[in-house]
Amino acid sequence: MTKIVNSWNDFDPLKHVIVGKADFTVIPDEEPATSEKVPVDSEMRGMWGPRPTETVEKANEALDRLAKELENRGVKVDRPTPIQWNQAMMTPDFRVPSGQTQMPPRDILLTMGNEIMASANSFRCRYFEYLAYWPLMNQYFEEDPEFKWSQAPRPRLTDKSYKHNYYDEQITLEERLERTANLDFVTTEAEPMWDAADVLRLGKDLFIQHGLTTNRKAMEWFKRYYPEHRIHAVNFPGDPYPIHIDATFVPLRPGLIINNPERRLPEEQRKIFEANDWQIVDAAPPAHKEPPPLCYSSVWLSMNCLVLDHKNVIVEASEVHQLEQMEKLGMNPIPVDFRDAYAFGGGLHCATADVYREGDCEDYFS
Ligand code: DAV
Repeated sequence: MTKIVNSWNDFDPLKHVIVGKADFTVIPDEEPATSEKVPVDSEMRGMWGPRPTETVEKANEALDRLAKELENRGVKVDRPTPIQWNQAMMTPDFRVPSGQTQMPPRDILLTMGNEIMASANSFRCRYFEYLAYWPLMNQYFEEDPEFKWSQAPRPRLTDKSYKHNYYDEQITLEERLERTANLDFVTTEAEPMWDAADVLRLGKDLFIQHGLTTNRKAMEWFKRYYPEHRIHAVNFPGDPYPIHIDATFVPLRPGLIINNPERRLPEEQRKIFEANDWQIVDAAPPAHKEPPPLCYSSVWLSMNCLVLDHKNVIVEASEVHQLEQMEKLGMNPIPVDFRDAYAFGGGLHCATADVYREGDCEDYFS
């Protein structure tokens, strides 16, 4: 019997990882939680249905390229089992015309030591996404006697979980920013809701972004579920669409973190890093002015890199400024052509979920 699952952060030596798959990905219909994060001028407004086949194929080629690069470097790669998302889905509380994808595993799976937990996502279309990972979870469960296979309390996602007409008017960017600053998001506090990609793991400390996909009650739930950890709620008032922390605040190795210069990390949140001699460096500007077509994410996927160990980091091949900055920071950047996968839910970090990194749960902020 072997130990298969272990990971406490995003930078210790990576040995085993899950890389998502783009098959059957659907652009979901609008629902209370999703319309809010599609910019008003996006060509995705008001459209839904299966993504064009050739884009799915290209995304899968990008994901396969990443998998191959990882395998060539001795990292074991597992893949989810795709599900036909182009079908209606229902629970006793809601019905949606389709699911979404199994592309960004980072949104769904949170690895905490020997535990992998499926999250409590706020989008109804993502309610069943965890099922694509269940065959892998079952396999780890059979092979690793210490593996803790778990699932956060499933939110009901009734109408009480959302503020209705939250974005009914075409609100301006300034108003969006004001709402971020005031911690006023589309989700209510009816029940804990969180995406795993809002959780930044640094050993004993979890920095969790409060935004469109994770609420305050989730922070309270984390405090009670992980009493040995320190839970920090973070918020970036410069982000008009705060969803997921991994294009905003990205650790590269112990003591070094790159920070999105547009999203205005509050002084208050900076303190704990500076008091513990962490260096917070503004990330290099993205190489692109626009995200690719039909993409939910921002150009800041440039900083959504996958750290392999304290020296090596995979960076998207066209992100010339980010590649260059990595070298200046003493890292060895490994370019992988990955932009074709962006529209399917994110970059290199989003597209993966940790299974095994060497190392223990360290206390970086004592
Ligand atoms: O900045 O657009 C991208 C993260 C997607 N999982 C952003 C966040």
